[in-house]
Amino acid sequence: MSKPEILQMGAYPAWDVEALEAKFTLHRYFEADDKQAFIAQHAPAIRGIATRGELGANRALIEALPNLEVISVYGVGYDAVDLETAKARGIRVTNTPDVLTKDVADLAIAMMLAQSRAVVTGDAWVRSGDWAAKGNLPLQRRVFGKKAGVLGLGRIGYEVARRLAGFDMDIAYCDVAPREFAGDWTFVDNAQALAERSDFLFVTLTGGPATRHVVNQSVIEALGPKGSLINVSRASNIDENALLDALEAGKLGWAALDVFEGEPKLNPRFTKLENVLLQPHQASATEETRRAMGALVLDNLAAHFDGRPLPTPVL
Ligand code: 8YV
Repeated sequence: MSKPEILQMGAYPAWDVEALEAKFTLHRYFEADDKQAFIAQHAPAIRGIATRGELGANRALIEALPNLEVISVYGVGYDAVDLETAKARGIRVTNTPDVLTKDVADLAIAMMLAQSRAVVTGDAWVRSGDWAAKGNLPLQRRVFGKKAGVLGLGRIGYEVARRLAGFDMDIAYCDVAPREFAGDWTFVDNAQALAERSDFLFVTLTGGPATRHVVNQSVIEALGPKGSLINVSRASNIDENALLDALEAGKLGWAALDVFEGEPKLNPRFTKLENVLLQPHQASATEETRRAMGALVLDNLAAHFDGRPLPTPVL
């Protein structure tokens, strides 16, 4: 029997490609120079899409594939998949929840510490010889005991908050409703009030139309000139222009960001700022987690084509 044909939207590690190729015929969309011609050539044969959290499958792509049955997302976020179009066509959608939660939370904490304690600038200071030539760096900001806000107490937000408790922080969170599992963490019912009471505001919201620009100019300015904004979720959750304006004007103290509008290209205004820490969307990027994510992408596709229940379905 011939192997089901899959459209591969982005690059995967070699171990995933090998495992996928054992079961499927892969068509590498990301390597095609002429995307339209590539789709036109392979469209009738394609029964599945293997994509990445931030790439997805938009309406035009789904509509161009008449025999598409399943979209397997390598990521917990599936905001880049047009769910409405998929649902209308009865196309199944899967993601990779849980396996990446703790790595994403770890990076959020690492970003808070690195920025507050000048870890990256400190390293550059030593390497460049500035330490010997100019003396010590300016003093830094204390982390432990400060006020932290977690915007979105889902799986990742919960793991971030748990870690913050280890730094004796006063923890508050905002979500659609108070969470039973939140213990003595303070519930705040809107993002602006959460920002007002926070030294560090962590954005751990799901991405998508419902959360677009939840972190707007008022929220950013409520966090204020001594506040830090840390985003390991989706760029779309923050009004990026308002963020840049506030950082440039000193109306927000600092930002540490793993995600950007239009990534991997980003607004050049970011790279001119000293009060930002910039990361290349790598919160889930440990070998252990990426292996687990790749295995789930494969398991979901294999389950679909074998007629078994999907391990981690979205639709
Ligand atoms: C990416 C992510 O999928 O889980 C998500 O939603 O955005 C990330 O884990 C990962 O960077 C692979 O592209």
